[in-house]
Amino acid sequence: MADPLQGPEGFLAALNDAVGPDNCLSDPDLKASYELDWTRRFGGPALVVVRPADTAEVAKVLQACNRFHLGVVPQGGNTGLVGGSVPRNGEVVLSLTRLGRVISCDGDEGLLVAEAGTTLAAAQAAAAGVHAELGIDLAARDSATLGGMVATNAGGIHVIRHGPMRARLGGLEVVLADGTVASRLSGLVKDNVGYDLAQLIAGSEGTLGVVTKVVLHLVPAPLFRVTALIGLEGAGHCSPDPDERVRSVSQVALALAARLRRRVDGIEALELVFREGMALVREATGLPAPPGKDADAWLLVEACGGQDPTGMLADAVEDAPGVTEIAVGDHAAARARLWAYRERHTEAIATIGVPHKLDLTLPLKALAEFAGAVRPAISAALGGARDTRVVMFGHVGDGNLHVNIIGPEPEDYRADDAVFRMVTQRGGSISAEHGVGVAKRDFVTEARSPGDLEVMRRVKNALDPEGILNPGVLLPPVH
Ligand code: FAD
Ligand code: 2HG
Ligand code: ZN
Repeated sequence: MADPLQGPEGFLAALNDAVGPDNCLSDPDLKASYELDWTRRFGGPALVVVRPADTAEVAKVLQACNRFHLGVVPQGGNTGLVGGSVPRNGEVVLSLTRLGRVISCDGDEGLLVAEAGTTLAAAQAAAAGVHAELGIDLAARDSATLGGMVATNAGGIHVIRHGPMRARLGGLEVVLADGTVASRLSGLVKDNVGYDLAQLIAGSEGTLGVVTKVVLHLVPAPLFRVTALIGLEGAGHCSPDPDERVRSVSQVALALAARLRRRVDGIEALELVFREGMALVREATGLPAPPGKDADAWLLVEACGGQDPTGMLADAVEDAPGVTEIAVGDHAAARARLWAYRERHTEAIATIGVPHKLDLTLPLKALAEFAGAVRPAISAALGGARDTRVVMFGHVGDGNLHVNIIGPEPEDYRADDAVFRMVTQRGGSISAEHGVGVAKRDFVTEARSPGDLEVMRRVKNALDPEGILNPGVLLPPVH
């Protein structure tokens, strides 16, 4: 008779033992929400979903999976957009949501320490309690976790001022595939003893270790913050060609963004939305008409500081080419009303289908031309398919455009590949902030040099020799 400890009963018993039977989910109904990603493009059945309560339990789960050679998908809030947070081939899902405690938050020291499953919103609330902020924000704040944000090196709406998650990170605790726990939690600004563990794990998408605690640097909460939504028209406003309108208004938006950065202190957000996305958001949400309702695009700008930036903003926008109308919000509710036009794009897009989400950075000088060329290139790649929609918007201040393609089947990569090629030809990146996941994995060989890839593979093999951590994510298979 086979030894049950070697078979399925053996590993299920080991996982049960690690987290307790109530947190080891095998029932298909209980597993379902962990098995499909936010976009609905990626996912598959999990062998089992385990929900550890602390670092020691995470270590026991990983030891068991390593012993039984089981693939593990770490999962935080499951708001990732590249298919890295859900099983593909019957892996174990390791959910971090029970590790949700803010351990400490000190405004004077400027540090927050929290467990990895803490949501961004909970961490923001803790920081607000000490008159501080995290310096990072994104629309999925109520579900996205700090661990997931470290793992993806999340960006968001304040990157131009405070950098991505990597720049906010003061340290972390991580559990390696064999259960080894490594901690750097001091939060010291200056600490040059050896390799930078936190920076190695940032952006590793669950392939090198499971983050269990995170240390973040705080910034003081500003006394004033003002948001403006600015309607724009390009020189090609009357052109019958919609792509020419997109190109020319992008040029106007980039010029205005540069002018605002020169003239206004404390710019922290520069976001761009186009006419088609605005119409879709209004249709999906019922929001009222924005300022300059016939504009080709809108630039959302946010500035903050110890002095009210409204006057500086008004001076900078006055007489700027292409501006049609402007709305300003100088308190939380008014600012939120303006942000809704930008932040609700992702949910509005989800109402019209399963999107192919392409999250790209272009050098600023290439961005307007790219924006005008991308729709025809997608159409050509798909043989002129008529039922395709392209919705574009993004963090234009840092050259990051989100191109959403709705129409192609989830596994049809023709349009994705064509756009990725356009981006690499123009010196851009195929992943600005969402990561590689499985969505872009097969294009990584064209986006990174062979030597670069070899370093990544060696690091992966050194930390996870059995290859159990998020198999199939980030690194393309070696043929
Ligand atoms: P998950 O989706 O659960 O996981 C993401 C990846 O991290 C997976 O590879 C997973 O295996 C790994 N992972 C998760 N937790 C851990 C852990 N503790 N240890 C190791 N690996 C782990 N992203 C941006 O960058 N900028 C934005 O502006 C932005 N806006 C968004 C708006 C909406 C409406 C939505 C739905 C998503 C948005 N995202 C954005 C994407 C997403 O929120 C981020 O990628 C976020 O960092 C994911 O966090 P999560 O906890 O949901 O991680
Ligand atoms: C955002 O900037 C997110 O809102 C999501 O990164 C982007 O939905 C998208 O394509
Ligand atoms: Zn984004």
